[in-house]
Parts: sequence; structure tokens; C-alpha cells
Amino acid sequence: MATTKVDPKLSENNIANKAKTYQGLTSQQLIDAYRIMFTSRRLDDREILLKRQQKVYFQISGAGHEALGVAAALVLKPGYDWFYPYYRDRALCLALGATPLEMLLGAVGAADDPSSGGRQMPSHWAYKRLNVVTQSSCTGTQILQAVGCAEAGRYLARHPNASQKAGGDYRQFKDVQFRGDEVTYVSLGDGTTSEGEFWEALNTASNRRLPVIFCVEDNQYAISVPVEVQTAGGNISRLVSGFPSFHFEEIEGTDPVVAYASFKRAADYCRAGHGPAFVHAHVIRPYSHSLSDDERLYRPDSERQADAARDPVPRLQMFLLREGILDEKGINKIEKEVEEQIQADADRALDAPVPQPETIYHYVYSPDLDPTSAVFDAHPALPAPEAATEGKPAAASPNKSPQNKASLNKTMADLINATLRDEMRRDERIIIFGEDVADASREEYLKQKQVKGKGGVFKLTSGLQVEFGSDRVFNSPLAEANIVGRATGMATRGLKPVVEIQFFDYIWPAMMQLRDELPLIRWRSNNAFSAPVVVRVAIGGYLTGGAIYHSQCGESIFTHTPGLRVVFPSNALDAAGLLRTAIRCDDPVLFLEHKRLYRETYGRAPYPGPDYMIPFGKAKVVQAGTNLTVITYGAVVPRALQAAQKLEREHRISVELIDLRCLSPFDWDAIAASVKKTNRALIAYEDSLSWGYGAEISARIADQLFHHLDAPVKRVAATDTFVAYQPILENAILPQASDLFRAMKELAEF
Ligand SMILES: Cc1ncc(C[n+]2csc(CCOP(=O)(O)OP(=O)(O)O)c2C)c(N)n1
Ligand SMILES: [Mg+2]
Repeated sequence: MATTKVDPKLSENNIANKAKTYQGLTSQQLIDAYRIMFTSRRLDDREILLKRQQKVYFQISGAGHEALGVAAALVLKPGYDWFYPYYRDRALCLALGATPLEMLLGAVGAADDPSSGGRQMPSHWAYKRLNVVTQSSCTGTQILQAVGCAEAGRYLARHPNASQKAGGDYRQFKDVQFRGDEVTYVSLGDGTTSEGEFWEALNTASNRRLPVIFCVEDNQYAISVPVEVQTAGGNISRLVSGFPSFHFEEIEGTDPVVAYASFKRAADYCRAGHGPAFVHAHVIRPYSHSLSDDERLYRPDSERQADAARDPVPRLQMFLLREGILDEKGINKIEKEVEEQIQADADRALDAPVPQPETIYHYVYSPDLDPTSAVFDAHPALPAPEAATEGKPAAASPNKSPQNKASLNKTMADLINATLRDEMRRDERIIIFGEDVADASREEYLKQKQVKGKGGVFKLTSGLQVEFGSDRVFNSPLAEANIVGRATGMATRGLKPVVEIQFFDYIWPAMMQLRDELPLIRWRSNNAFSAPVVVRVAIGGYLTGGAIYHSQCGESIFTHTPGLRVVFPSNALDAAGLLRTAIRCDDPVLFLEHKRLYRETYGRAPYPGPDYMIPFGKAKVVQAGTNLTVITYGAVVPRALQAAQKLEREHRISVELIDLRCLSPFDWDAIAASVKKTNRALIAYEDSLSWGYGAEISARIADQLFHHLDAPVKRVAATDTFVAYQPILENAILPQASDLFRAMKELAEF
């Protein structure tokens, strides 16, 4: 706990009972604890007042949870251990060293609010210097991230060289620190234990024996919903008690001495490497859920009075008096000092400069490393037989003879595998995990050469566990939020997780992490934190039999999320160059790999060497033309090319075919230059037509190139259905070369 300044005279004059300790806590520590708890409560009161005066815009209190916070901070170390608190943890943050002024700057939304620069609601704590990691409003997303944070600490302790800075990529801008016995603290409410991610986090922490303290602050309510509705049997401790390797505590969380002793046992257990700890603390919530809630609508006076008798602030005050640690004068002195400080800090916060509107685009992406820049423009190494085997892609190439020129041509699967391998050799911060990505989790089978290993359902990660070890390449549980949430926590610490979502169709359990967490970490923390994760996803149809749940696209759902880069290559060389950029850049990237293209003859290429990169947001003109522009990407590229070539042959219509390659950011300049030349635009994509990626491109062309158009902007896409199993239906649903041919011809003849 950060020490607060205590008047030495106060200590001299008013502490009667100096020698006695309470579970190891000295009188002075208890006095300090009281000061912080009282400060926390009065800050809530002040914010409530300011909210009523419309000088702050939201208030949620930590009232009733204060004893727990100070107790945790007496055990854990700011800037050493890691903290994923939730909004009731004001006292924890104060005790770790955050100041009342910093909190009030958050309440008024000041530019200097250290948690978010006025971007997040108050009580969404983030203090970089204290290792208090940015949190969101989503209940429960912090828990898997905390697990990832703890995993990162352990990985770094085993791979200390990974922490070194290196030039030329994201590592230059990412400080990494770790301690061998560090602990990650994460807290949540009783209601939040109903979220699936809570259980996923316990599962992984238990399985990997991670040093995480899970603190459930059980105030019996989640807004108006009581605990027995959330939790079968009404007690979360009973439900979680079966998780192996955990240390469990169930305590009265309004008593700081009890809570201190409990956290001490929990932290000792974690630091010793035995596994995680679970502290279930019973607390109270005296101030309704937030200032937008009136608990008298659903809680009778009797219940509220019973809670009041356990209020931690008067409770500790009584304790100090009863034990003779402070007399009334001593209490009054502390309280007066706190009131004066809060008054002065509130005045300063109200006078503090507010953020300027022109800053809103700051930190959507990394300000340090621009993946669209020339830094990421590195040409392929000249194809040579020896170079072609450099990355030793493990996935089989159909060509046997290295002398055969065709054997130099690698599939997209080959080159993705080679790129991962090259990058892992170069950068020890890279960790790969996901469903089935390991060669074999039971590694003794590999060591004894009993099995060859799997390496992904599409074999894209084949051989990586064998080369880099199970610390760096491993299977996750079958839980997509688990994959992305943990990766986010790891990346916050400086690692580079390159995780795999097995099928795009099953990305949705990770949606909260992908929409509300990963892409927002930098922006919402005003650049204090970042999480440049790469999420590789097998996507798309044209599989003949892929059906509804193995054919989906849906890229526009993600291009609609600021902060996320979205890439969708159509050939082997682009996949290699763009994946390397994705890995080396400083932003989170959704890397979409079309399953049908993994081993397609179209788009094979020689191994381009270990440094080949393509900047994001640069389209490729697949073929130049004059009569119309076709803008497309992914598996539609070869189909559109086929249609364009037929059109040229049969009708002398010349198509300019643009492969976007990167969907966010996208290459508007290439589109505009082409449409200005051809005056006709067709956007072709595999996803269902309506509200799809083409809608945005079409709207931009209509908006900005209207005067250059000789025909309406057209789209070709899948039908507004899902993809069916029967090939006759699949063909009718997904855009075919014949559909593209027809649409191109009509547009050219318009
Ligand atoms: C995922 C999600 N669902 C709903 C909400 C709205 N919400 C905010 S706090 C809250 C209740 C949380 O209760 P609990 O976990 O018990 O914490 P407490 O507020 O009682 O401390 C709800 C439903 C949210 N923020 N996030
Ligand atoms: Mg609650």
C-alpha cells in the first residue's frame, strides 16, 4: 500500500495503543487505512454532490467496499503486482497510490484524467504507473484479461530475453516488466459471476495454476437482481469449490483486518506458485447501484438497515476508538484534513482544462508505428531454390522436386506457416494458441515420435510446437472468448499473441472481447495501454458442403469497429507479406484467411524470404483495364479474374480488377484513380449482399466520385441467406464467376 502522509504529531499524541498488532497490522497501518476509506467515501459523496449540480455526468460509488480495497492494497504492491479492478474499487486504487485529484479529474472528464483523458466514465480506473490496467464498463471482460496478464508474467519469467526491446517493430514502443513472484488481482461483483467468461477464467487459472487472486465483492445485488437469482443456491463459494489448485476464502469483507489476513494468505499462496486464489467477500452497497438507480424501489428499509450496521467506515472508526488507537480528536483531525483536501482537489478539477474536440482521433491506432507506411514496404527476396526452403513450411507442397520450377510455388497455407515460423524465430514475444493449433498437447507422444502432430485443423501451425516448445505454441480450451480475452491480457504486458479462431462462424463467443475490449484498449486509456494482438481466422465458403456453419463471412461487422485492422488476402504472397506486417505492427489485427484459398492453385508463390512485408491499406491492381472497375477481395478475386478474362476474350470489354487485400484501412486512392479512369464501378464480395462491405465502398463512390460516374454503382454478392449444404444451393447462394461475368457485362453496356 502506498503510504499516506500522517501528521507525526497525530501519531505521537493520539495513538494510545502502539505496540499491539492486528493480524500483523500495526496501529499506524489501521489509521492509514481509515484515512483512505474515509477519503474514498467522501469522494463518492463529493461526486454525488457534483452530479446533482450537473458538474459531473455520471457517478457510481465504491461505498461499502472500502475495507476490502485497503486490505488488498496492504498486501499487494503497486507497480509490481498487476491489477484488474472494477468500478467499486475506489479505495483499492487510492490505497495503491492514485490521488483524489486524479479521481476527480476523471469525474469531470478533464484532459488530464490519467485513466482515460475524459473518454470513459468515472471509476473506470487505469493508472499505468501502478500497474492498474484500463477497464471497461462490460461486466466480466476483465477476468480473462487478468488471466492472460498472469500468463504473460510467468512466460516472461521463463523467457527473460523476450522482454528486451528491439527496433523495427512494435517492441520498440512496448516496455515490458515482470517479477518472478508477481500476482494479478482481479475483482468483480456477485452478479458478474453469472457471465460465462468468469467460469472460463477460473477454468484456465486453475488448469495452469496461475497466480491470480479472484476477488468477488458480493454485495448481494446486481443493480436490482438479488444474488439468489444469479447464483444457484445463492453462494458462489459453494459453486466454485470444485476447481482444483485454488486457495479459497469466504470472508466478511467489511472488516479490514479480516480482509487483510485473507488477502495475505491468498497472496502467499499465489506467490509461492501453488495456483490461484478466490476471495469471496461479503460487503454492502449503501448508495444504490449508481446515481441512476434508487434501491428503495426493490429493497425494503429493513434490509438496508441491516446493511448499515456493517458499514465498513463507521465500523473501522468504532474499532479504532474501542482499541484506543485513536480518540475522537484524532478521528476528527483526519476527517477534517480529508474534507479540506477533497474540497481543494474538487476546485482544481473543476478548473482543469477539458479535452479538445480535435483530439478525438488520437490513439484509435498506434501513434508510434503506422502499418500503412513505407516502413512496412519490403520487397520479396529473389526466389531461389535455397531461399524457397528457408522458412521450412511444414504443410505439404504437391511438388516433390526442388529443381522443378513449380516446386518453388508455395500455397497460401505454406507461406502463412513459413511466416509464423520466421517471425517466431525472430521475436520471442510471439505466442501462438487456439483450438487444435498445437502439434500435440500430450507432448511426450511427439518426443517419443509416436505421432506426427496436428498443428491446426487446416495445418497452418503445423510443426511450430515441435520447433518452439509448448510454452510458445499450445492448445486453448474450446472457448473463443478465452482465446481473445487472454491474448488481450498478454499483449497488454508486451507479448505478441498470434491466436487462431478455428472458423469465422464460431468467432461470436469472443465478440465482447473483439468489439468492446481489444480494439478499444488504446483509445479508452488515452494511449496508456495497448494490446496489439493478431487474431487469425479461417473464413469463407465455396467449400462444397461447408454449409451454414463452415462458410460464413461477415467481415463488415469488424471493419465497423474503430481500432481494429482487418486484412483479407487472396493469394499466398499477399498472405505472407500482410501477416508479417500484422505481427510486427503495433495495432490489433483481424487476419482473415480464406479456407478455399489455403491450397488453391491460384495465387501460389515462391517463398519471399523472412522480411517480406506489405503495408496495410494498399490495394493491388490484379489487371489493368479501361471499361469498368471491379473492386473485390478474398476468394472472389480469382472468380472475378476468370470473368474478366472471359469478357475480354468474348466481348473485348476491358476490366480493371482491384484486389483490396486490406479492408480496414482500405485503399481509397486506388479505387478513386481507377473509377476516374473507367467511370464504372462494381463491388464484388462473398458475404451476403445487404449491409455488407460493398455498401460502404458504394456509398463513398457515390458521394465522392459522382461526377465521374457513367453508370450506377453495382454490387455482386451472396444472397441474403446463409450458405446451404447442398452444392446446387451453395452455388446459387455464393457469387459465381458467371454472376460476375453477367454483372460486369451489364455495367459495361449501361
Ligand atoms: C456485460 C454487461 N451487462 C450488463 C451491464 C450493465 N450493468 C452494469 S453493472 C451491472 C450489475 C453488476 O452487478 P455486480 O456484478 O453484482 O456488481 P455490483 O455493481 O453489485 O458491485 C449491470 C447489469 C454491463 N455493464 N455489462
Ligand atoms: Mg453486486
